[in-house]
Amino acid sequence: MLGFVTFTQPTFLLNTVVSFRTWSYNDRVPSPTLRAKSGDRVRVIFNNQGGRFHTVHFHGIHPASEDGVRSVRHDQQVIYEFDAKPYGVHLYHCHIKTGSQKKGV
Ligand SMILES: [Cu+2]
Repeated sequence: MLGFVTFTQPTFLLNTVVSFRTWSYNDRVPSPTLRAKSGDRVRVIFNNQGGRFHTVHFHGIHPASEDGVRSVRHDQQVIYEFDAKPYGVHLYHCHIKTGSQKKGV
């Protein structure tokens, strides 16, 4: 399975008056669903288009090196690669320590 995830900071309009800038993957909140079959090799190409370091932390069981521990600079790309296991629904999100989940990713 090949996935493409880009960190962005879009501004969403709630109505004609209210807007907010948030963090997202692929300009979406919630972020896109990445689908794989159990045991598939997952390869996710991550691009950081945010103004600071970001990562992608994938839930599940895989090597720590693929677990969002590498900080990715602005305009940098990394490839995360691991096997999809165990089966189920697993979250992924940014892993920098600023309350990233509250900001949308
Ligand atoms: Cu998590």
